[in-house]
Amino acid sequence: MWRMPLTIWAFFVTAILALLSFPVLVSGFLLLMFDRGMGTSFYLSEIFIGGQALDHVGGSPILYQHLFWFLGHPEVYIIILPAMGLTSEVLSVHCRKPIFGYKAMVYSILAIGFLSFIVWAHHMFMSGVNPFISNFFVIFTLIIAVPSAVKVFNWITTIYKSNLRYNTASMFAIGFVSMFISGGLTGIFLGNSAIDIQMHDTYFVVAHFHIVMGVAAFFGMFAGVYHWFPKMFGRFMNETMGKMHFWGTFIGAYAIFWPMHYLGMAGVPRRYYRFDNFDTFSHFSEMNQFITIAAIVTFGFQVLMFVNFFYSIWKGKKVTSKNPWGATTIEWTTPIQPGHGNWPGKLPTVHRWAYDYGKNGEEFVSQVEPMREGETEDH
Ligand SMILES: [Cu+2]
Repeated sequence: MWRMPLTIWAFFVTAILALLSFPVLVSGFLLLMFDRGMGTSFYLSEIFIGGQALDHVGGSPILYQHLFWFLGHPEVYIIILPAMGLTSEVLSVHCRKPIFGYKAMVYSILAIGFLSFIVWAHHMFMSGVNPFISNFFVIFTLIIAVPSAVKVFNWITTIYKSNLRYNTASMFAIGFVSMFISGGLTGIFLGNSAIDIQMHDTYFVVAHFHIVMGVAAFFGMFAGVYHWFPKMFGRFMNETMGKMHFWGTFIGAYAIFWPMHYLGMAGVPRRYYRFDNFDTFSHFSEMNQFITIAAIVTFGFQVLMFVNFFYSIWKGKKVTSKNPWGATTIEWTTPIQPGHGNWPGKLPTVHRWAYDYGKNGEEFVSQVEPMREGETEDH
């Protein structure tokens, strides 16, 4: 297991989270179907219509929220963990350096995975749950900051004094770290029930949520697409369009979500269709317009990414070797464009971890290279 690349570790833990959390949501839906179609009252408490009590007794809509968020919180890690894995991989390859703190990265993924199951009610501080129960969820939510910070410090330490290649894949990986820090820090505000009462139904939540789980997750995926595209199609993606895509998305995402935090702190509520009936919010309309324009422009840069993707499939610069990035992991030992079964003939054996960069004066050593005399497996 200690030879697995961090991408695979992240996908592995993500699969466990999905396996354990989705069935709870499905059970919640089943109970909802019973309530709506078969006259049960799991979620329906006493309901009075025209002074007459309907025959529902004993149910609670809060129960539905519990079942929903028991999926809902692990789900945000189902989205962000793979992006973390991809980022670790892309950073290490393009920094030409072993990932810093490999084992700490793995233990952080496991810790985040475990903790994600005992924090769901931080979405329910405003639902009327007992404030003493909230304290439990506040504490465990804030503890998630520890493994998250470990990962951030390790990414930064990996970049520090490295031979970083300035290309689209590495830029998106660094962009992921930036977005994850920006969106993660506001999670510390919202994880506190006392502050959440002020912030909960405002744009502050919209800003936090989208920057950490929307933008950061997409940055991880983009890093992965630009990095593995040559393996998928035997051609590189166009770097000029790629860098335009990166800078447009990076500046655009901050232009959209940075001002949104101010709107939220000023008390502008989320989920409103329009604000012009409320004098209180009228002086925020320009900021809202700015956000709208920034969102449209940022979307335009995503169209550019699709253009680049299809352009590069047919017209991109051809890959001339199996392993154009000089990566250690085994997918780069397949033919330039792998056919059915990936490897013609025998499957390769993995002899070492995925991060032997710059060891004994060699630029990199592939995972399929057997350990040499006197060499130890160091993580
Ligand atoms: Cu959550």
